[in-house]
Amino acid sequence: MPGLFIAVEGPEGAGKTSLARALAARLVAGGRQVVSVREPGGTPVAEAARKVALKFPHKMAPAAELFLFLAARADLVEKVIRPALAAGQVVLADRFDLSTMAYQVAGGGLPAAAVAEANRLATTGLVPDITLVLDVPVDVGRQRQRAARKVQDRFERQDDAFHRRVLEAYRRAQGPGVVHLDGTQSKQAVLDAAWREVLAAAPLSTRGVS
Ligand code: T5A
Repeated sequence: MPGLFIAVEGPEGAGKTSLARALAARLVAGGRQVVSVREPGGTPVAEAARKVALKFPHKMAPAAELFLFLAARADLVEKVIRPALAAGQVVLADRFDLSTMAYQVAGGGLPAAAVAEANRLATTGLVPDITLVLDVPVDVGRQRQRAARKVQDRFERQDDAFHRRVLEAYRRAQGPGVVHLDGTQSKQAVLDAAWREVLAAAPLSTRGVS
């Protein structure tokens, strides 16, 4: 079977991790081998970059922040994602390149074209076959995080205006394989909608290579 690269995206508390876990379980039940990753993270280099990107207590230059995420992504793509796709496995990523365009470009104000080019260098042109974008209003996502008692990272501490820019960027996202899903539905309804998209995308898989 060909490899399939699925990314789950969306703003804070949209339900990405919940959906990724449920999708992985369905895929495994259907006989597929699944490699689940979350960004940033997944290799020793990427986990080290994650710690600095999310936990560093002081302000950092926007470009320094960008390159931490891209360093993490470059290592993950080379060491984990490409080998898994080449072996015919399904890769399920909790965040990928759309997060960079939403947070560092729309949220942080870095120039889109330069960031997209730097991202291409990091991914060596790898793009997801399907990107499931969960849509929830900012206050719903933040309320869910509060209810889950999540410890806030550098991004979650940003003001509402930042998070609204992130959400709007996700809402504008389009392109091959990008699918928007209503994340305010029940978890089961979100899973069912995502599953329909995955079934439709699987036969068209290009193994994520653009
Ligand atoms: N980042 C990341 C960048 O700035 N640039 C980048 O390039 C990349 C890759 C990562 C941070 O890094 C930034 C963005 C992020 O700020 P993280 O700690 O990995 O942060 O966390 P997030 O990805 O932000 O994940 P969250 O934990 O905020 O939210 P999720 O994963 O979207 O949501 P989930 O599934 O954990 O659910 C949150 C709560 O809501 C409930 C869950 O049970 C849970 O309690 N829930 C629902 N409740 C009702 N209905 C539903 N449909 C629900 N789905 C989930």
